[in-house]
Amino acid sequence: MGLTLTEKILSAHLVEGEMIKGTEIGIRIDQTLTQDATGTMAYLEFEAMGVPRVKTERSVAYIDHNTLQNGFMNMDDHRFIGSIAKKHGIYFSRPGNGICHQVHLERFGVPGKTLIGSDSHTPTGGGIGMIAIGAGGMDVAVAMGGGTYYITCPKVVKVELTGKLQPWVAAKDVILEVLKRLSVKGGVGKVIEYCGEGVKTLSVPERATITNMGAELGATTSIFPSDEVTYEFLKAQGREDVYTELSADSDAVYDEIVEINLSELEPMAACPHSPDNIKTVDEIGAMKIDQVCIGSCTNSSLMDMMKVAHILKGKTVHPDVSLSIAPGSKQVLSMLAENGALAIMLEAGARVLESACGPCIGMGQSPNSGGISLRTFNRNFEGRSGTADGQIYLVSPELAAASAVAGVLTDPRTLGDMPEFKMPEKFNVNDNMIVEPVPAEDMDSVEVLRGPNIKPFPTSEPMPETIDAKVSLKVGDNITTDHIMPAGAKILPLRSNIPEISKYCFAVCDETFHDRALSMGKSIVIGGSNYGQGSSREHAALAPLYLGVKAVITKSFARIHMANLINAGIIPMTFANEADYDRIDANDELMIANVADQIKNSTTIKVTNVTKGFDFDCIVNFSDRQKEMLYAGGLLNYTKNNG
Ligand code: MIC
Ligand code: SF4
Repeated sequence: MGLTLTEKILSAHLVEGEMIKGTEIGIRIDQTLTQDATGTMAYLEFEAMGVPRVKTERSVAYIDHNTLQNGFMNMDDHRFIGSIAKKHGIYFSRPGNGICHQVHLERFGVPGKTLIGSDSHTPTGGGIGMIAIGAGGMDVAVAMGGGTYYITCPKVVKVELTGKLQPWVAAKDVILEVLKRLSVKGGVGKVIEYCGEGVKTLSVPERATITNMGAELGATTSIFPSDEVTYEFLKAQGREDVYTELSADSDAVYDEIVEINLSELEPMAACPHSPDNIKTVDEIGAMKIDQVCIGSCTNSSLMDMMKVAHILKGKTVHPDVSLSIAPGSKQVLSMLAENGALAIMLEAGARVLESACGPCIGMGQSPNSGGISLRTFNRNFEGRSGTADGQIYLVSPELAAASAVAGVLTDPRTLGDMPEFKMPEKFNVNDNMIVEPVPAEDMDSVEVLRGPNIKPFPTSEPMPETIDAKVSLKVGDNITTDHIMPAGAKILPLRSNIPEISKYCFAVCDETFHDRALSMGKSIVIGGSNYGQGSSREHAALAPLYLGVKAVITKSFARIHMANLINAGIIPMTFANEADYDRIDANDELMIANVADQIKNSTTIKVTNVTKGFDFDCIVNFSDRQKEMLYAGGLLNYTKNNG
């Protein structure tokens, strides 16, 4: 029986367990990446592990999220990360060099290798045939130290692409179609593997748009084969030496098959407030818009920008619209400057931003009250833009640019003939903004620079015999990590200071949560399904840990957040009977007797609602390793205990 590409790469990296779907496997990690908003914690954790030099083939620290430098905190964090990287063998991509996923694809990604990154959009690397997975900072720290990374051996979904995209229909529309069909929960426990004749019609940046936004399916990752298109891309980056051809066997067996005829797709948008709330432009109609933002790790490649420049050429941005453009990397921006496309954008009235995450993480460009904003990004969760009632639509760069000129949502197919946009034969390669680490023998000469905002992470206690705690919060379905631990210009500078950032924990849902949780001392949070979707930020577990949350009981969890809770020593449990969700209210007292014994002996444990006088069952399906971590009070304690 043939193998899928996913199975080939995973089995070549298997160090623990067996390739049995649904069971825990441990894999060897070849590369890691971090970004600044999750990086400070990840490097503090790496330091705490006491490993002098990273043991991966390549580890890169990027600065791209928090670049406003509002106050001393951002720059202190950057200097901390830069110095710790230099000391411990990590490459450092300086602020201004670009968004981690875009730069990693350009300069470091290698087909067939494994990559984990402390950012949920790490699957962008699947665009060149990597198994690239988003993870919590602690998992990345462990991988940097040469430790194994654990995942549930995934099911593999084949997305069979046929046909060819029509002019002005984009790779973004492909992933929006997949989201429409599978939903934001549809990828949980699965890898999405793209195959079929249509694959070769897509360039590497187009493939990367699709694998990037596969994160919104809740998938473990997404992957394309590595073929002649991959070779040409790597060659144009001067990196053809890392190329290997990779694809699934022709008789590979998949768990699910989705067929998409590229020729039949139309321009689409993900409507507020979920990436799977998909409508075609026709269905939405000529809606008046207030803002357009082009960029982010989903859509900021040179090709995307060239299409935008073509649409803006000789035009002026509509007077009622604010258009911002953030090219994904220094490479993209400098090529746009050289070939004149940047001047076209500026002439049209675009506000060109630095190559960073910017508006995607709410660092400026928040829309007006109730404002309608078209964005080429990947997430449109409520409040993420920085404006609580902002209406965010996720679209392709083509649709965004056409609409910015017209002032209303505009089908780019009305623009007439589309010229052929060709990938360059040579990209501008200049890695002068990537700082190499010092050789191991010189590491003692590097001083790690710590600013006063960098506080140690919260400590967690070993699991108590009995958990007896009140419900500090009850929330509904699809709670994102942007609800649990919001980002944005005000809060992001506090990522290195858990006590401070905890003041904003769950503030989107309930501003009184912080004070109540602290005064309760210990508490339990109740959630609906797909709890913790979105970002990989471990702050969404560390802040609740600091505030005394001992367990979270939900209908279901998103993958990365569940792993982060276990790493923090907070017990994630799911209702055995979902109807019990309705029988629990905020402030109810819940008791779980003999927790450790219950978890050890069964996958179902008994919880008592002391206030209402009934028992209910919860599922705790942990691997032995996860149980040990929870007994110890999290991954750091567990690692220390195991020497
Ligand atoms: C995001 O897109 O939500 C982020 C900001 O990149 C996060 C990481 C973070 O919160 O720092 C992610 O995707 O993991
Ligand atoms: Fe940055 Fe947005 Fe991409 Fe997250 S999704 S890495 S915030 S550009």
